Amino acid sequence: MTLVGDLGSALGIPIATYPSTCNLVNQWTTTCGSGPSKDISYIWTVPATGSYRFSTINSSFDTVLEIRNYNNTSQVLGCNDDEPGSLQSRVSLSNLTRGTRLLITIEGYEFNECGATTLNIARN
Ligand SMILES: [Ca+2]
Repeated sequence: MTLVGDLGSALGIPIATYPSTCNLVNQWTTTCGSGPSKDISYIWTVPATGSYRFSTINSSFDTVLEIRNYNNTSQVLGCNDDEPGSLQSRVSLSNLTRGTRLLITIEGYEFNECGATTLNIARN
């Protein structure tokens, strides 16, 4: 299991860092092109209905970021490999409903790519 924590409804740049995903396992396969690689996941609850952006800026490696509905993990809300000009990832989601729980997963783009992760969450 790669789930690391429940972030509640907090916002922050960063909101969570993790020193190395290299000792974790590969649980999820993302829908935006990553190969099998170790992943780290967080639960986050939408604090107020609106639009939010999630990013992995300042992570130490080429990340992929995917966001699912925690209560129905087959429902992928967003996935990104590279934001423009970066190897890090950014997903913006609009019309999120207060109280919805999201599963936020960060993994490496290349096979087994891993390292230090930074997760940022801000309101748009
Ligand atoms: Ca990337």
